[in-house]
Amino acid sequence: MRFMSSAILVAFLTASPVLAQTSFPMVTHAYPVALQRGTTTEISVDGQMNFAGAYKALFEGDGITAEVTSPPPVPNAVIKSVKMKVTVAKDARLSVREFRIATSIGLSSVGQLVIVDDPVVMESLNNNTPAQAQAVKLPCVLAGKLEVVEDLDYFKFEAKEGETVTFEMFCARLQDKIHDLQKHAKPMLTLLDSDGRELAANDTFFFADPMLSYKIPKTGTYVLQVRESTYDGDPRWVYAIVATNQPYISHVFPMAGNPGQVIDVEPIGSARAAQEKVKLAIPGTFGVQQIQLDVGGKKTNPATFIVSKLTQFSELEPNDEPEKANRVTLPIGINGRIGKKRDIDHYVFDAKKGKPIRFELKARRFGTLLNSSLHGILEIMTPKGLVIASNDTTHGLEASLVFTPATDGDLVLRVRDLNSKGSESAVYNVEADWALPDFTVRCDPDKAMIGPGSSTAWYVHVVRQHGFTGPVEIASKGLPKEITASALTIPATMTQGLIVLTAAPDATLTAAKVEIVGTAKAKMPDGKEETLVRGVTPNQEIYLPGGGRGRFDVNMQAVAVTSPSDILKVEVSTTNITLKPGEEIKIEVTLERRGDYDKGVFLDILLQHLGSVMGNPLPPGVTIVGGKSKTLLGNGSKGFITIKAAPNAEPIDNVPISVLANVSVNFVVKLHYSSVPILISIKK
Ligand SMILES: [Ca+2]
Ligand SMILES: [Ca+2]
Ligand SMILES: [Ca+2]
Repeated sequence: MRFMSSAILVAFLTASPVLAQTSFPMVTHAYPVALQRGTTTEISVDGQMNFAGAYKALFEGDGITAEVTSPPPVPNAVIKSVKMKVTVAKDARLSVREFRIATSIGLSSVGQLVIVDDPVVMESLNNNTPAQAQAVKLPCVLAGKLEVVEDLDYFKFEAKEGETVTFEMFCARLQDKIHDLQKHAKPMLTLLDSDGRELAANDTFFFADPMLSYKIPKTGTYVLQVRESTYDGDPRWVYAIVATNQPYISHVFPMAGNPGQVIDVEPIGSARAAQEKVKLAIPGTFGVQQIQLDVGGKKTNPATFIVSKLTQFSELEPNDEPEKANRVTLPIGINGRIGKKRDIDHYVFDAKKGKPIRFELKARRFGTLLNSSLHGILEIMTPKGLVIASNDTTHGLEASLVFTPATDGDLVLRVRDLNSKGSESAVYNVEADWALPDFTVRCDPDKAMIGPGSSTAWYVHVVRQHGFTGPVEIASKGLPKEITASALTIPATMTQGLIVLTAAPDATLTAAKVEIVGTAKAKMPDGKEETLVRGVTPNQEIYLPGGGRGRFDVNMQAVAVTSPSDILKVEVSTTNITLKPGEEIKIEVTLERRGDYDKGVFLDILLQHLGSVMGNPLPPGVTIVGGKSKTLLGNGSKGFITIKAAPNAEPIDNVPISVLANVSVNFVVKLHYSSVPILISIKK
């Protein structure tokens, strides 16, 4: 029996490529980056580290499948590019979508693709001067790269007098979730006539991405120039330009409504020339959605719309002075627009002494579909115009505040632009609701790569809001049968906790999207208990200049079973610890390394990088005793960690922690192998 299992192990090891170190592929770009619905396209995905053994791709949402064609494996070869044939269903959701590539040794960081309706045209090799402009027919989507310094891409098209052409570029937006892209593009679009005269130009509309619309004065040939604003270039800077003579919308007003309702919205963009108001049947799913309008029998491109539970109100101008404030009744969703320079919007409401109100602006949030032109600020004022609270930065540039009125009576909400700018696309929605007990949850990191029989860990962080103080139960949905996750309830006295993910000893290669959900019971102000269920936001680690570990919200949490990893097992001397206040205990650790792996390993209980702690599952009052721990193992396999409960540590039951064996992939990135959970209790 013993002989048999060793023989199987040897066979397994020799069948997979022997690498000095396990890592994961880091996607930098996909090309072409736009895919038309209802088609199958071969694209190449490139990046850093090793894509060897790529066998599967995972996509955010439904309607996209792929066949990954990896080059035949060569021992010790490092593959930095793979091809995949991607099929997008006819009814797939139009939007930017995340994807990951699964390989035999890892699961990639997030890349992004743009799903579009019109045919995709790839840039030709030689399109660098107006004379060499590539002829294209609108509508289409131009897929190219700003690949070298001073790269200029020219496209020419025929246009008729009176029609409006629109170009929306996706480039900078596709780079925000890239794990490591030292410099980012600031792209720019310029429209020229056939004599080379500049007609229109734009370099920032959707964050750093340009959009321009132009009404054609005379039938003829026109030229679009695409470049980086500073004439910089990089082979990883891919772009997709929606180039259309069809009705186009950048936004709609109002930008929020209730599910199932049919409302009138104003198309913002060239579509409005055809129709000033359009009926919109609001989708049934809550949250930030993409909608298309039917304008003059034609479907527009997608734009952002919020499906909300709150009753909605749309501003009535003039409302520029507190005396002319629009009266609203809480709770309410307020739709407005800072329609021109120095426009200010006021709303008056009846406040109740001591009853906290949550004001949250939804307009423009980096890395999300909220892409209004407004840089908003929220202010709470007395009816006479005295500002008593304000905020402009809770979510990056997005304002949100909770205000508890000191007296009964009227108060005024003011919305304006930070720089007094305004435009028809500076639309916003303000949620003005009672601040009810609630929470948000995030998970760091966003993916798990586990060899057969091995384990890794995720750190889940909860932020309790508006008086919620209870425990939060965390559950994982969609795990493949080969992977199990340990149970976690984050106790009321803690803000984070640990999930250990373990692959079955006989697990074979697999990869899957998973969803983590937090559930809690909260007592509402009316005394009733309500069950709150909140999705967990995955945090992808991002390189920061100087080697720091940043985090960026992504949409796809994922797991994979890989070939045997560098560290097969992290064995610990105990899985159940009970400490009295003031007591300490030593946890002995033994690593089982893969036969060929002899590189440095260090132990930890915390998730930390360069001195900043990003995950700490230890109960309050419990700390690591550095002087009584051996964590730097070099190429050894034995160490220990001593933990101690403070003399005033409060009693707590069964808090899961684990010992991590960390292996550096490069200066910033570490892979974390975990022991099984160790349950810590403190008893007086
Ligand atoms: Ca180019
Ligand atoms: Ca206004
Ligand atoms: Ca106004």
